[in-house]
Amino acid sequence: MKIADAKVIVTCPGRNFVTLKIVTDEGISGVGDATLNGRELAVAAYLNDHVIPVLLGRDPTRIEDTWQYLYRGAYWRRGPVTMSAIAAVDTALWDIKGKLAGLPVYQLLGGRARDGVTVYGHANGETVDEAMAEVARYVELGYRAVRVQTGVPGLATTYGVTRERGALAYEPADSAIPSESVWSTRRYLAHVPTVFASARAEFGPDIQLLHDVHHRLTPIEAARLGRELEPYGLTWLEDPVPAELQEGFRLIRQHTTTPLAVGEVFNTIWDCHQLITEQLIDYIRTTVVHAGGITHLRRIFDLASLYHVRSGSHGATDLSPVCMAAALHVDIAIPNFGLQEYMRHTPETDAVFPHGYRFADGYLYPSDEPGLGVDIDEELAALYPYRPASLPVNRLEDGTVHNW
Ligand code: GCO
Ligand code: MG
Repeated sequence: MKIADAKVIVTCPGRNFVTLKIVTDEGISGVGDATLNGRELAVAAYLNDHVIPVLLGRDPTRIEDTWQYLYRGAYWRRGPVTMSAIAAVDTALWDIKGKLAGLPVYQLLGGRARDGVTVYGHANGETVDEAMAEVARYVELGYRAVRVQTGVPGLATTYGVTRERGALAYEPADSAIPSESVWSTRRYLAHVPTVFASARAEFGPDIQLLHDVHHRLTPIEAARLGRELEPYGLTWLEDPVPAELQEGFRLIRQHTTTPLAVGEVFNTIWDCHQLITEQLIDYIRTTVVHAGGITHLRRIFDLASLYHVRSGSHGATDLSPVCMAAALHVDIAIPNFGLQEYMRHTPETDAVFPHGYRFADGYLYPSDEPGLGVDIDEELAALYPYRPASLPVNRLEDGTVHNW
């Protein structure tokens, strides 16, 4: 069997998605997500110019060999563009292998290690009261875990807070040229503990609560926040500091027992091996599309399983339903699953990517169809042309560029 065709489909049903579709000479097709928010066309060009020409004619069943060929064969290793492109190929090949075997991909990964995949949703509000109303809505929908973000008094906008009240999905890539927001760590640190004091007082001890710092603190600031949040028993504090300096997490760890989750911007095992092997984090948030596909994600999670680190895959709306479908097959099969992020896509996006995964009682369940159980409706996709959109840039109150 040979790969007969491969094409990149860029579509914007509300936001941009890049999808790779691979077709074999026997007419079996597979799909992989290649979306890198704000840098979509860079991955599309990488696939079109450098990957598709070497895929044609290859044996689609040789997943590991193809992964190694694309990774080692590029000479220039790692990086989000390269690894998203490799991920798309890898995911599509797992989809094809599942269809060939007549089995859902999770069966090829060892079968179900749990009944359902626990997911968390995003509650947010300009004020604490608005955010609490949103938490209540997620509880009503059956969620067992909720991430809570609020506006910060004195700051005009804050990461994670959408102006569209009632929307279960939102997209921070809001303009072609990046918008700018203003940040104050001092105002933020004074406010966040009050949010979680309210959440615990209103919703009790049972609901799992999470918070995303979105890379904005230094290790000692993160240590203080983690310590102040300890009474509220968070499931995790996410991305407290940028993680290029993995050893920086030692300082946070010395001061707090609040569990830490990191990794949505990582693209290989090398970005997190120290965090994992020194047990500096509790959840690793890499996911299929940005971390080299099912093959490499499994490798990261297997390393993590040796060090008491659980998975917590990224699942924002800028990862397409193809990525979500693939993530669920991994989540249900690994021994060290922790939690899966689940931001719902818009109805337009769901229509472009018909899928068989389903939500019930706070759990997601992967499709039982052969392969991944997700596809792309190419005719519908063609109705939504690409629109340039960038993530915001963040500055301190004195104008210094900060992490967004
Ligand atoms: C999350 C993430 C996202 C990112 C987004 C960037 O935890 O869901 O932080 O909200 O900001 O994926 O494209
Ligand atoms: Mg995050």
